[in-house]
Amino acid sequence: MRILLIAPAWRTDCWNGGKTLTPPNALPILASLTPPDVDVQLMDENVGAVDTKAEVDLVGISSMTASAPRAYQIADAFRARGVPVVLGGMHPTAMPEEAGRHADAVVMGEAEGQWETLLEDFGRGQMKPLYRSDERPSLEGLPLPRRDLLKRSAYLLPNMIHTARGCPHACTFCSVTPVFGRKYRFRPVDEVVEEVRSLGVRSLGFGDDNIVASPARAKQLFEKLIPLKLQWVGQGDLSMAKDPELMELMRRSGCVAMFVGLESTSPESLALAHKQPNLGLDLSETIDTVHRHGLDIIGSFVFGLDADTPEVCTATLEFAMRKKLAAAQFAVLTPFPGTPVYEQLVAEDRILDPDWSKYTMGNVVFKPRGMSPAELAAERAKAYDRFYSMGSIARRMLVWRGGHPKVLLRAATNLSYRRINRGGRICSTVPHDGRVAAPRPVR
Ligand code: B12
Ligand code: SF4
Repeated sequence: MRILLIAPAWRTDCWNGGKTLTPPNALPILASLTPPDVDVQLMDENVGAVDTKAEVDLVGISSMTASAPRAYQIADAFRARGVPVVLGGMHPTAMPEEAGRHADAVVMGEAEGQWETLLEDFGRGQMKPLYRSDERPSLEGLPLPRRDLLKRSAYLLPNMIHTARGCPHACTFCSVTPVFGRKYRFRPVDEVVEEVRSLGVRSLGFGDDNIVASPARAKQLFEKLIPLKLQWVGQGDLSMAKDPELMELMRRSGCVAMFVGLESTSPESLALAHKQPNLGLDLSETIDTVHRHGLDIIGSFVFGLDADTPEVCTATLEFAMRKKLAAAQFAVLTPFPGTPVYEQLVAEDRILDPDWSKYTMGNVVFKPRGMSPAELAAERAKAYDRFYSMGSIARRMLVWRGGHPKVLLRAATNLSYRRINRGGRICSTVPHDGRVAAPRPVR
């Protein structure tokens, strides 16, 4: 049997000269869950062409919301040739009926357990149209993702490892809880360390939504990482600042920077977004504490929450510049299906654009409450223009925060964000007028 696993393109011209930031992690996982006698190929359209004429028996496509229209286009092209298609991932999980119109089977939620069953059913000629499990898979004893199938040189950060899934918070705009649940599920620390060792690399990213969610478990992990002499980046919430021992272990295990959902400086906006980890915190003081431990912060902000006005957006931008964050991203609030924000905006008839390919967090697809859509777009553009002006980059670059100065890493990150987002630029989305784009050469 031959299976082709595909990550569809979500925009055509982003990241650095044809590289994309990280690999589509779901595909190597699906490949690892596939019996060894099956021939598996993997195509990431963000870094190379997808050949819709490929001779295969089954196609599996992974889709987020922004890539859903392209996923459907590719699915339709294969199905027109009689090749059955399975759709899974964030978007099909939230919109199974829509996805089902372009697929022979839709898998809702996590693949582990369900993909194996689907393949058995397929082998017997009995694949079902929908696979859905209310039980979340255990993360113990998972096979190593088949990274050997990836074109690793095409990624800026090719080595991404997940150590846990799920999140106990339920921020109104976030797709994580609806897909992975509100309970953290951890992989055994020793299995994570083994996976890190197996990569044989010195720099990597942890893709967990909150690697410091359980400080006790995080400390165990970081202690075991120290001998590996790594440099790593991760994501986490500001609760880490309360625990000096944790921060010290992060630094010693090689943490260079943390991507943190700061979201807004407005307490009203944070409360409306149910951004639990940030409520009641002195953001400025907390950021200083993280910086004092030698860690950079890449701040993630969202503009367009119901309490946001142009003044709130400007204040948030100025805060990010004043705190000399190593980098920041300024997303436009985007109502991803399955999230409370989506339900709210649909109920209030405030969705302006139902075209999923625009759901990149760079477009205004809804009617904001505290400003016009044009003002919101302008605030985002202004934020990127000012934060990534050469003067601002220089001022944030040459900061000494203990340890090594990280100037090169900061420069690369800032120039990349600058290139992608300045000038109110929104990376072009993939055309999805029913045509399947001619394969592009691998760049
Ligand atoms: C790393 C990451 C990225 C990377 C790599 C993305 C990638 N292709 O994997 C980069 C930087 C490129 C990226 C880009 C974007 N991202 Co992103 N990203 C993440 C992050 C932090 C981890 C993704 C990951 O590796 N998860 C682990 C893997 C294993 O999970 P998974 O892909 O969902 O796969 C599991 C199941 O869904 C299922 N499954 C998935 N595909 C398939 C296919 C089949 C056939 C089957 C059977 C099962 C199956 O099985 C897998 C294993 O259980 C997530 C947050 C999160 N917790 O997931 C956000 C997240 C997925 N990203 C998000 C967003 C919004 C974006 C961007 C629009 C943002 C932007 N402007 O940069 C783009 C859009 C990209 C796209 N393809 O459309 C949102 C998605 C919301 C949505 N509904 O679409 C998330 C959830 C963040 C959030 N908190 O809201 N992202
Ligand atoms: S934004 Fe972060 S803290 Fe909030 S629900 Fe999503 S993963 Fe959890």
